[in-house]
Amino acid sequence: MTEKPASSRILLSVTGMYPRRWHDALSKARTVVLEPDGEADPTIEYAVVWKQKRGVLNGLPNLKLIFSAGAGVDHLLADPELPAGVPIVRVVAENLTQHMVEYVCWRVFDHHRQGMTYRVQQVQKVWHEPLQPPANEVAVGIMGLGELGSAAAKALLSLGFKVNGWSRREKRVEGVSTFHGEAALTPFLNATDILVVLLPLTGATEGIIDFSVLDRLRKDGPLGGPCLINAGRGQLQKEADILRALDQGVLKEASLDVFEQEPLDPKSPLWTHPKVFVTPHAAATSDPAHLVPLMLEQMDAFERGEPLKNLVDREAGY
Ligand code: NDP
Ligand code: OXD
Repeated sequence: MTEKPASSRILLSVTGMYPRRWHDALSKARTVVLEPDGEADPTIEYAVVWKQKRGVLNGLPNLKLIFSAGAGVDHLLADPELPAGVPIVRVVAENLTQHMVEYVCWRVFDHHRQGMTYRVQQVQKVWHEPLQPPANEVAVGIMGLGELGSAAAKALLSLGFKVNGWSRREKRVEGVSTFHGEAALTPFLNATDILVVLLPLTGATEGIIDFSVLDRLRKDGPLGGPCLINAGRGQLQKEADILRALDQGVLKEASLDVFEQEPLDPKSPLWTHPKVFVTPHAAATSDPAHLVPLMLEQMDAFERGEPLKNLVDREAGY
């Protein structure tokens, strides 16, 4: 990797994701600034962003590429002043995928092996063994069969679960029963005991996890009721509907990593609900030590005129 002159600079606009660590990693190879020198700074060629300051990317005449510091790009596309026509590269990385696969398998196993029941029993000193169906009787349905969803599906298959997957376009993943599009949503849900949400947040997916979706999950499955795991985005879910579904027994349990508002309000009933497991948007955190070398490789490749990888389709919103 060649060191670049100060005339080609990276704008780093990262909030809530350890900006210092991104700065340290990027500035080993390139010149990094936290603010442009004026609105039309001609030296900025690349930007690395997470929930960037609104409008910060606008009017930079030589901006060539925008990198999202995460896999999701809803934070980036939400900027009304995002410059049109500049390609956006998102994170696809073994390290991040591995973390998500670990999170999904952990939460699936906890619901499958009745971790919530055992934790209550332990507090009450109850010695009782609930019925335990084998994994091959339990169907995990993954909404969003992309980089993360497909990797989670493969891991769950190898652990013995039945796996269903739902995507926007037709997709084949060996061993997975695949469904796509609006028309196939009901059959996908009807065949699912543990729903794993790994969708991006777009105009088409916002609020998709509502009461009606939860009510279509398999009711007479081997776990005594369906479970929800959401590690996609908080705005995919309607939290009032999740609480209603839990309280009415439509949903047995939920593991939520993402929330309509983050951080989760201390007053939210989700914090203390006995059937909800909360993590603070930590399923698969971007690690600059792993991700910056991939970004630098893409910058070098781009400068050699090679095609970019992991480009965002702005129209689809992911
Ligand atoms: P991908 O873009 O690789 O996959 C997205 C999947 O969702 C694709 O299968 C896509 O379908 C499907 N999809 C998109 N829109 C629709 C729709 N309207 N109906 C049905 N399916 C749809 O994304 P990743 O797998 O890399 O990441 C998924 C999301 O995970 C990110 O967008 C982010 O929000 C979240 N995330 C959360 C993290 C956390 O720590 N909690 C960490 C990292 C990511 P198709 O295959 O047809 O394109
Ligand atoms: C991501 C995230 O999108 O961490 O990468 O949420």
